[in-house]
Amino acid sequence: MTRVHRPGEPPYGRGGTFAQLPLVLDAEELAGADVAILGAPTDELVTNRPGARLGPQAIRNADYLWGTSRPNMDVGLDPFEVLTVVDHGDVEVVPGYPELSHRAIREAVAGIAGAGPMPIILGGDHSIAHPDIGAVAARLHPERVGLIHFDAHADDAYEEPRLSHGTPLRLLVEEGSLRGEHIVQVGLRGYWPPPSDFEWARSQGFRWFRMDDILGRGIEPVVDEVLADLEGIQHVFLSVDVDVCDPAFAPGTGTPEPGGLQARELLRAVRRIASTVPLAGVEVVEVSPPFDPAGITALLAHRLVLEVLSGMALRRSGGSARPERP
Ligand SMILES: [Mn+2]
Repeated sequence: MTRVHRPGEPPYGRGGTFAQLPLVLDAEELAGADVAILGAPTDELVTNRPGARLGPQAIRNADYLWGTSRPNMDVGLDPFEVLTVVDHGDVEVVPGYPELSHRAIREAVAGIAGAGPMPIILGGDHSIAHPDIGAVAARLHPERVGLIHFDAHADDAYEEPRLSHGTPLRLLVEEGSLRGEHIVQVGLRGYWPPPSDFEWARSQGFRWFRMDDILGRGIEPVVDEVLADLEGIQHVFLSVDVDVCDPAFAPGTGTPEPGGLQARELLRAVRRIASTVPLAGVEVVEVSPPFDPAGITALLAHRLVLEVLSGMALRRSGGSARPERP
């Protein structure tokens, strides 16, 4: 375990670890940690605007606090006092060779899961879901893994070539890493994928909530249903594509789609999920800093990770959400 920050070093000074947490690059030294944060800086498989390879470091840098103290005022806990969290650095991706990058991501996530901690992967484009969820599912096989997928896009398309940020769910189901009936998607909208892909998803047992459903019913009842749908599943992977949020809250992304969630809705939803279900892995993907005026998308992704950790800490402590109200 290596500290790469002096205790009083300001967060804005230079690139560093997530929340100035210790850096642990050797997977064998991850034993005993609860969570390992891993960057996957690759974006060759986007279909529109690139830049997500710069996401991991932008997310780490979207912080203005010194040291590792992060008391969450909504849950009444500091996740870093409850959980041992480390930064595992970035995957050694190979620019220009997405297959090699995916192999490296799969091995890195397998290394984390094998050592014990839960991986939180910072993307990177959403194609990384194939190797990172695949690695977690392989580790847990034959136990069932559920997936909660926040995204504007279903990412389960049949396309040639098969590797893309629009296909990972299709690949994961086809190879048997996930079963369609254990997948719940939230926030879908817009004009892609085509009806044939939704028909396939329906045939596999996928469930999904379009933004239109959420606008009619509110996000809280929808999260209730997501949690009910996955009741009894002992391992849940949480995949958050920041484009599930409206471009007003997440402009810095490759394929923005108007009409999405508000930042506050997504932050609360992921905290609630993390405080309720047993998480096996998390990814926050598609932050593209070159398209991120004012850095607000990286800021959102950073806080999504903190809300996941706060929810996990709450669950570990046996508590329920307890907003302070003097
Ligand atoms: Mn996506």
